[in-house]
Amino acid sequence: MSRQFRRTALIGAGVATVLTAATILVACGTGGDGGADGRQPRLTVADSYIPLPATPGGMAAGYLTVNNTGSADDQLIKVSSPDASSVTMHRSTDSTMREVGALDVPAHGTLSLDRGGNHLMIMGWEKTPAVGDELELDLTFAKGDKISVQVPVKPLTYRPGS
Ligand SMILES: [Cu+2]
Repeated sequence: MSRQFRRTALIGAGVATVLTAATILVACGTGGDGGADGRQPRLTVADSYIPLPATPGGMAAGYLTVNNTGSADDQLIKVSSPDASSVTMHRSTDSTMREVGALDVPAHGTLSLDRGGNHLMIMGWEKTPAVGDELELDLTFAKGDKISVQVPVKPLTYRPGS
């Protein structure tokens, strides 16, 4: 086998590997039976908690993470609870916060509601929450998913992972 031939054969094997990888990527991107273009979000909720309201039965914040392992963007458009009459979504900026009608959940990305950032505001408790309670939050997304989570009430100073 000549030196020239061996080199050509190696390059040929490299091209075949690249083509195989590209085929897998295309199959992944167009898989599923979701939207018109075949892309769909795939959502899970993690790390949810409600710090105990500073005033018994008063307004509380709510924090959670929405992970989207799917190939389409989505939006959180509504949060409600059988345990409270009012749940709203808020976006924090440097010095203010304002209520918003939707929060983005990017494809292959995360929506984080955490201290100092986006958060839920929860009011009108059916029953004064106490540490150790679990409260239901029902999340509605723009593309139709509804996810219910049981959210633990934590001490006011709780930080995830602590
Ligand atoms: Cu707020």
